[in-house]
Amino acid sequence: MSPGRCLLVLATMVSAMTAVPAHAETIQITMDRLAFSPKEVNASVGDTIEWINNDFLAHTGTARNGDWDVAVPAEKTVTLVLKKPGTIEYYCRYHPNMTGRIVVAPK
Ligand SMILES: [Cu+2]
Repeated sequence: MSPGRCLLVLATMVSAMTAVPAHAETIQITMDRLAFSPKEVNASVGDTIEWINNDFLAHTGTARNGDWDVAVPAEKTVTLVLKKPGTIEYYCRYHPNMTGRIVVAPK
């Protein structure tokens, strides 16, 4: 890679990084063999949950308080940005035995 091109790549990376607030994280929750893993995660407002479905079945991440309802087709990944603080119990609408909890701290 030429020095000029290298600088351009670096500048692009830096601007991409600064576009996201420093504290925002991406947290992965896997759906695997009819279970969420990890079952409980700690997050902050502004963080992104990446729902990774490793099963051959569709799942959902459905908040019991109605804050969000994420449909995740088989073998797909869907993202959700957490906008409200609180302790959110969630489950899968198709498999109600699949449950988990996300504790969302205020920003
Ligand atoms: Cu399910």
